Amino acid sequence: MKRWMRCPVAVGLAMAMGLTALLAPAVPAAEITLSYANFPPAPTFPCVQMERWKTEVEKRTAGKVTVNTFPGGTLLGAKEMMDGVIAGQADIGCLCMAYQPGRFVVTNATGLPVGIPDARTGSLVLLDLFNKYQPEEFSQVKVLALFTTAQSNIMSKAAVRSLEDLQGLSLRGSGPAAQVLGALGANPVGMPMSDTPEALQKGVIKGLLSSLEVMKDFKYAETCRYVTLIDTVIYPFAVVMNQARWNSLPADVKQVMEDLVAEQSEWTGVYMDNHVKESVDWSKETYQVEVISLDAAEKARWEERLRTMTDKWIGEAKAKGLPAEEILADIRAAVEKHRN
Ligand code: 3IO
Repeated sequence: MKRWMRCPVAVGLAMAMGLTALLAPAVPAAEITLSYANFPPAPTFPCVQMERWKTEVEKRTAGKVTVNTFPGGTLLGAKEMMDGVIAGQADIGCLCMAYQPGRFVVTNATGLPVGIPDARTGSLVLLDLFNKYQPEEFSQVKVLALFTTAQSNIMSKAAVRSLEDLQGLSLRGSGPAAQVLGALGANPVGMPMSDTPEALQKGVIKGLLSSLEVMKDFKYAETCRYVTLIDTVIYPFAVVMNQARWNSLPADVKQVMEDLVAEQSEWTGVYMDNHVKESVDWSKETYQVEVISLDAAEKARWEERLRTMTDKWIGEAKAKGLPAEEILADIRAAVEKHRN
């Protein structure tokens, strides 16, 4: 008899361990661990959708894959996302394409004033556009999801009731949304959403142009007590994976992620649309935020100012050899196809 077998505690322990091993469900230890970087803080929609994707992938691969999420720019910041994923600093990254307008010319066309009515529609339109044109700028990554925000509106410290109120006002917006601000006569200040809370606090900016769920998620309602509804452009997002990492995945895992592309994109759009409503209600109740609507005559003046923006994009896209008019026609047709 071995020495340890003379000790009843050790024998009991050994038996218990054996039993545990027998009774344990056949969950294999995670074979694949993936890192997923995101730039804004955890409670915001890009991170909510990230956690949802993680949960679904881990469940659907029955524990074969573990996804480690890094919100708040802890692994990669807003503007280094695409290059960081290409370089393999993170396996997966979530980026806002409006932060690099010249890099993502095709997909940023969804950020023009083309009448995308909500985030669900925008997400499905963006996905269709990507699938048709397969833009060159994504050739080094695997796209795992594409989605857009809801329409952008003005959030500001002082009330904006007319175009006159907007002139020279420093408001933050990026990419196409910054162009909207410029066309309207505001002073556009470009920066990622993740830098905006500090800029608002310091007074560098007097408000912002973005989707309204941020009133709650970033607590902007505390400083911005006015919302002016202009229902203008959306911001397009992509979730991308390092191509070599993707290639290394087993077929069944790839299939789970392929099946999730359209589902996750639409899920995020629907989440955003619902969350915008919650956020506006919360802002009114918690901070008595005033929501300002423009009358038809005033609205027409604003829309008139945006007419040349699309022409500018057409020139830029054509200079890059892209079929600009066809892209715009496809976007407009997809909006009609997908709108509720
Ligand atoms: C956004 C970016 C990060 C977190 C929440 C957000 N809601 C809307 C956006 C869009 C955006 O990137 C921007 O800069 O307005």
